[in-house]
Amino acid sequence: QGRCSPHLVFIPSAGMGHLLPFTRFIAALADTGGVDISVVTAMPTVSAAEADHFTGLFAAFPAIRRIDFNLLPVDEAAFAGTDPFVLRWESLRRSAHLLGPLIAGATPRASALITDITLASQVIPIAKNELHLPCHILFISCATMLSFLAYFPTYLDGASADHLAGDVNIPGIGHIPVDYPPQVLRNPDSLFTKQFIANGRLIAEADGILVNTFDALEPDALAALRGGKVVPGFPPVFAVGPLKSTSTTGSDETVVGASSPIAWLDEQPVRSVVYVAFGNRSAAALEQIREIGAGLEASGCRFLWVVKTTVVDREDTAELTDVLGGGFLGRVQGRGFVTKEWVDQEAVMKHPAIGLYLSHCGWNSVTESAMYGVPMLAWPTLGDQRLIATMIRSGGFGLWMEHWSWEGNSVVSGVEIGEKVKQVMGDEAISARAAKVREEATKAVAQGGSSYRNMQEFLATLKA
Ligand code: BUP
Repeated sequence: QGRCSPHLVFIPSAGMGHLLPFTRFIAALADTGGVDISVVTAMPTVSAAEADHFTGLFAAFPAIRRIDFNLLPVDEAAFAGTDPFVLRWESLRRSAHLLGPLIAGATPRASALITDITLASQVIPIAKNELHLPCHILFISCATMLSFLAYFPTYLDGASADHLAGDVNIPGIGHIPVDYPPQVLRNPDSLFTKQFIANGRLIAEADGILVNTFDALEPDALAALRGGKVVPGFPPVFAVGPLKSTSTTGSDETVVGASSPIAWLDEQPVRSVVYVAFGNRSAAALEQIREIGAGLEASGCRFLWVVKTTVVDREDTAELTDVLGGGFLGRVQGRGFVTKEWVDQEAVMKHPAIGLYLSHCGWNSVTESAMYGVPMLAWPTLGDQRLIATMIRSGGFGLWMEHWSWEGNSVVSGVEIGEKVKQVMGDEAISARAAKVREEATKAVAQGGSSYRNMQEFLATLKA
């Protein structure tokens, strides 16, 4: 790399849903060449999956520099009951003032920062006032959620409120019913609400926003943002998705050999398997897990199911046989593959045996479905996932069971789950629409496509 290569410093946040799009973007840049890359790395990570992923990234790309970031302790007792990932965001935010000196010492001198949205309101002022560097955001959810985040402070000012208290009308986007955005925003005292508002108030000061979406998937939201309708004077928005792993970042690391889900999928007929996973930070109640099992069994379909009983993977010590109840694994042997291990989901989604994804609707998972044309049965759990599910419904590549909830004591019955799985597996309209979305996604990232061009445009701003 020449002496004039820009040096980008990435600041990812906690949770695989935040880290994965960063490493996918970083790997794509590293493969293209022409840029120096450093990654701010806070250790230890909340989950084992994140630690493994950092190790894989630095092993695959020895030229990428690692900037170790020692976090200041947070009084965890004061935030008892808070999601451990949100607590880590807080700890990153409260330690962010240490980033100025750390990054100022980088060689070669940094030319721009790319931060996660959870840290935006801390990092943007450091970039501007201390480091005198441009600061970009790599936004890990959809453009619709970006619009919501950016507009939320205006909504609060108009409603003279400090929390989500009613429907939100976003100029250029439309009506968002009160129960679609993250419901934790109804609580003004939650850490998440405070962080969300602070980041929303500062986001327009970023120099650019990269979004893991593509123009054909969210044309209206992207047009509204770019046209300054959501927030006047909004920074340039570069839709560069769907981001995917390169050969060096995507490998089926943890489960190998005959017990690998991919080896098992290789034995299954085309489009015959339902993939079931609810992301890396959603734990289901035991009763609901057993109903999901009953539903999969009753559906008669083959299935690959990632079971999670705790929010943090390191704490998940339960035995599958205990979780699933007597006899389940024996009864579904051969037609069901159940695991508690981290699977390479992207490799699963691109496998021809997969015919449906029963999903929590995390944005990365949805982009993977879109990229590989996998129809979805949407069962959002928390955060931005209900807002995302509306797009799956309007895009026609899945069915959203809006009354299926994860709240309180409500449990969706196995009978209903089994019926819906069977129904969507046989739905040709949804399957055709998913194939169309795949075509559009493939076109977007191919040379000359919209995401390819947006990426070139973004890179040009760095070199300007
Ligand atoms: Br579980 C699991 N393997 O076993 P989302 C997840 N993933 O590769 P999040 C695996 O993690 P929120 C596994 O492919 C996706 O890229 C999956 O990100 C991968 O959901 C990522 O989908 C998970 O954005 O919830 O982070 O669990 O909605 O809060 O982002």
